[in-house]
Amino acid sequence: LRDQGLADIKSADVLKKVNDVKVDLLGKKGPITEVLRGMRDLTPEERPKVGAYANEVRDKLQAAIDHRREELELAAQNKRLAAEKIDVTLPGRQVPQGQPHVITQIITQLEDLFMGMGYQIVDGDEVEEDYYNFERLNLPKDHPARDMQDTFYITKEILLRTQTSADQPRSLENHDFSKGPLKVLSPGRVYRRDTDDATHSHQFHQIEGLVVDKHITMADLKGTLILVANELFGDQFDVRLRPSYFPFTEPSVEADVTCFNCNGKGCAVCKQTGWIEVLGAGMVHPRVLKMSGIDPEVYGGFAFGLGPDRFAMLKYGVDDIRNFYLNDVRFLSQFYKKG
Ligand code: FA5
Repeated sequence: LRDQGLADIKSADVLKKVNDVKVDLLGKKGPITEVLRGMRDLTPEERPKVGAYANEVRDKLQAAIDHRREELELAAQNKRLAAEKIDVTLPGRQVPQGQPHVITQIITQLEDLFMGMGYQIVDGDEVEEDYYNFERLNLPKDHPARDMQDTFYITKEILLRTQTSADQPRSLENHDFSKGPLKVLSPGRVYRRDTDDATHSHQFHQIEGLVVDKHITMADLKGTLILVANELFGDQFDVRLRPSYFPFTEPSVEADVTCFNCNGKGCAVCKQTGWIEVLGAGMVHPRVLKMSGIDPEVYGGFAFGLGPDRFAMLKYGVDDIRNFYLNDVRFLSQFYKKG
């Protein structure tokens, strides 16, 4: 029985078979249990001998079972490890990497330029009060110039801001002039009920600049705008200032850049003029200063609002603004320069 048992254990090639053999040999209905149960029929002299022998056989079989189990478990583990082996020398799989949007890149570039000139970067709210977006900018409720910016109203008094100029009165009323001049740059998203076309989007970006101090002149504004143009375009494009009108600046100007598509000759994108408008600017209107509690006899300043979407079109020769909002990675990934 013992030798047969040991042979069966040895030839069990999977754990399940070892268990079966164990049940057969050592289980309640197995031969060892039967021998031990039959002890009561033996003579007192025979009992210890048979008992000791039966126990010895049982222990031997049990040890052989344990040993075989360990062997099989080790073999299974080795097999698993071999299957899971990793070749660390193989090249890794490429994980596609995101990148800042081209408009974000332009905003960041100008933020860096203006921070270097001591400007503070401020973040306005996209949901704004009519009061700040219009009234405090010298655009009372019935002012005809409100028509220049078709507005998404949320309630009668709350709207999606149509211009980052809405930050002007907030910056003005919060500034303490005893600590120095006010110099802020405020980039962000704005909204207008414009019909989308190649150069207009109902949602676009503006970067607002505002400087207020004593003795600020139009020459400071012009110098600043030329710096912006040089930073973004080098001397690739011509820039011109045109007299314009905004209710919150006096005098007001608009800046145009030569149209990239037609080399200044005229095409559909620039409405046949050869120029594309990129920003509005001017000297802060005395009434805007007064409404923020600032004496226009003592302080003056300039403001500008530029459209980075249009700058991006010019810089990269993109002929349709809508491309920036389609989120097509194939289009957007062209503009990222590493480092
Ligand atoms: C304004 O919004 C004024 N707040 C600018 C300003 C600021 C003037 C400070 C004076 C002082 P305007 O509506 O022209 O002005 O828009 C400014 C710039 O935003 C435009 O030159 C253009 O580059 C961009 N822009 C305007 N409308 C759109 C549009 N629908 N899609 C894309 N860009 C636009």
